[in-house]
Amino acid sequence: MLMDIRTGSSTLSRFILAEQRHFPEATGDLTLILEQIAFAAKLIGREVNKAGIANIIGSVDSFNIHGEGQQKLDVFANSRMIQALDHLGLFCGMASEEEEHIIPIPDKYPKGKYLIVFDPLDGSSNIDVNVNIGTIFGIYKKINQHPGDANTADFLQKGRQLTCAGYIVYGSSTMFVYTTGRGVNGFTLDPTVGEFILSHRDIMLPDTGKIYSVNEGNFEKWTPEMQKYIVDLRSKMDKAYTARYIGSLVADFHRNLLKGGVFLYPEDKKNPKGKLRLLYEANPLAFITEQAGGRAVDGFNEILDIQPENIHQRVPLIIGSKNEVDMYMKYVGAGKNK
Ligand code: P6P
Repeated sequence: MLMDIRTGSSTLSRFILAEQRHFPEATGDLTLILEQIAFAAKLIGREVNKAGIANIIGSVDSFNIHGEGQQKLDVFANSRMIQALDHLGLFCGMASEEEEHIIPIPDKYPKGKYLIVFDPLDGSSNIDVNVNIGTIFGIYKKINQHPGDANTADFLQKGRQLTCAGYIVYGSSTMFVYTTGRGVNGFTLDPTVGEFILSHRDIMLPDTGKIYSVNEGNFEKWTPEMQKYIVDLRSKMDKAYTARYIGSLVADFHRNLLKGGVFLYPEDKKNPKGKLRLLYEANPLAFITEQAGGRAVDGFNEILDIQPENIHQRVPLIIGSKNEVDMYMKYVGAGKNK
């Protein structure tokens, strides 16, 4: 029991150090990594907050691997995450949504046992309309502690192998939410002192929620089972579900994590494998969700049990309160068994 940790006054650093005492074998490496990610988040949050003024809205004339126009802030966030971590001597490789290939650690820096996958700025198409966006990350240890650089197999570990997962949401406030497998905790940035302060201790997802988050503009492209799930959800008079969809994964996920509910981005005729990425979107959020008592599936498998095949693969994602995800599996998972 972290007796000396108090919501509202404990900084992220103090909390991580207190947590570290529960792991006798801990070396402080993860503490340093999380503090560096938090530092990068402060820099990214500062640029996000002044984007409208500093004329860094809009896109650069470059495209990421997915053919999506890169926003200036995408590129900025990507470089800040890399620069915050690559010199620590704790990583042997990185993978980012913004980079086609695995990012090696420069030879001038020592290599470590960790590798990180991240989406440096998810939802960036929302930047110029001032909608909340976020950074998502997941940290693994390399397999069998082989020497040198991480290899592809290290990056294609199942989500259940994650050592740590988290996200930062840049909104009315900047929040840092993470788990190392001992529950989920949230920290809110106090900009007057530049510290993340513990604000949401031991976040638990309600078993059932009243919110469903999905882009209903895709209704005609969904499978019949998905269409029936949403129609039935809407008509459940005993529950009176409400629809909330921001179109920014971290923002939709964060609201549902705190209030309960289900987020869905299933496969459809336009995205037959779903739209969201397994490695650096679905897996970290699924790890957090299971730690908070929820469930995350692709309609057939638990997200964390999916064997990745490439670092940018897409996956259908249904994630949130257990009751609503279980219900989805009855509608759709069973359908796939037919
Ligand atoms: P749609 C943002 O572009 C994003 O990658 C996620 O943040 C978000 O959940 C999803 O796409 C929204 O996609 O097709 O509903 O606009």
